[in-house]
Amino acid sequence: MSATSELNTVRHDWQLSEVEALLALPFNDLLFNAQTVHRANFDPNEIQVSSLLSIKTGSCSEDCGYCPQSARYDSDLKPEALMPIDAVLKAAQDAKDQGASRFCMGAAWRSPKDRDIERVVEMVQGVKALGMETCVTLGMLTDKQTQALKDGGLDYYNHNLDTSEDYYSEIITTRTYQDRLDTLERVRDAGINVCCGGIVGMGESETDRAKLLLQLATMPSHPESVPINMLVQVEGTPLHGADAMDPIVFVRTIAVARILMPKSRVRLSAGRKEMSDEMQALCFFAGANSIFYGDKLLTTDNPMTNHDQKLFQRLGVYMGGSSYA
Ligand code: SAM
Ligand code: DTB
Ligand code: SF4
Repeated sequence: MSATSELNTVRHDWQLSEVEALLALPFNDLLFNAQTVHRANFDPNEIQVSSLLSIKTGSCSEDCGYCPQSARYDSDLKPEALMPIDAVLKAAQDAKDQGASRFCMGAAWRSPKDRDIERVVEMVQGVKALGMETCVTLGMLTDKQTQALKDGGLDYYNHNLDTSEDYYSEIITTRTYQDRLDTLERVRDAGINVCCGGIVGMGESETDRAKLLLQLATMPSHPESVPINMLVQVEGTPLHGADAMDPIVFVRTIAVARILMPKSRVRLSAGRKEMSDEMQALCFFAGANSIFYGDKLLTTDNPMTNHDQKLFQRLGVYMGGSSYA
């Protein structure tokens, strides 16, 4: 890996054997390659920050084994109806004041109703008027709903594939991998930026991680944002008590995402609260250049903003905002 053109090339024809070989490289070689690709495509000291808000919490009909918001599990979570718009805008303004450039609103729905979309569009317009990028994650969408979000000015739609197609039914039985791919295609076809990634640390194999990355990297257009979440284990969910993930394997996953999707924002997403500062620094070196910022993710804790600010200072990185290289 040397010529600049090669480092800038965005390929969509990756093979499983190549992804597996990257994951298995000696750690120093992998990190060197990932950092080289990163530098050819991004300012290595700039990190994009997004803040999350759960606009509708809990009572979800799906059975995702990792999720505290499923109505099927006893996770001690207080369900909350769709938030009023002024409360959402206040949270967005607070996030902006802390330095976030994108505001991501998440709802615990299998799929929204048309009247929900109308309210979400008002939120999107209000947040945009504050001068922030917008992202929503609402579950599966119809064509009409997708178009309404696009017409409302939505910048990004988050819809994760979570794991490999093979492992999917071990984690979720109430929808299929194809359902996810269908919504992702609608979002892409409507001209909304795609935010799509997955969760690691759910007991999946190395091949499952390789297949998830392969699925993302062989999409006709790579997702502009690729969130890599480390499972947040929540008591009461089926995945509580899963074997903890080897941090080195997590860093490898980030590095391979960076190499496969050179121009995408790779987001070091859920699970940072459980990571040391040193592990996060390694993830940034491996090519992660986006985080969720703010004391809460959707329902679980995230590092405090002042801790992140201090970490950024120690690392000499700064908060930026541009989305795609
Ligand atoms: N209900 C919608 C859906 O599932 O697409 C949107 C909200 S859902 C909570 C958004 C994403 O959060 C999921 O796709 C999953 O990747 C992530 N997530 C949920 N619980 C998590 C956990 N315990 N650890 C890590 N990521 C999690
Ligand atoms: C993503 O990939 N991770 C975020 C966001 N997209 C919506 C959600 C993480 C949720 C972690 C568990 C919780 O706080 O409920
Ligand atoms: Fe519902 Fe989304 Fe949680 Fe699955 S991940 S249970 S769809 S809120």
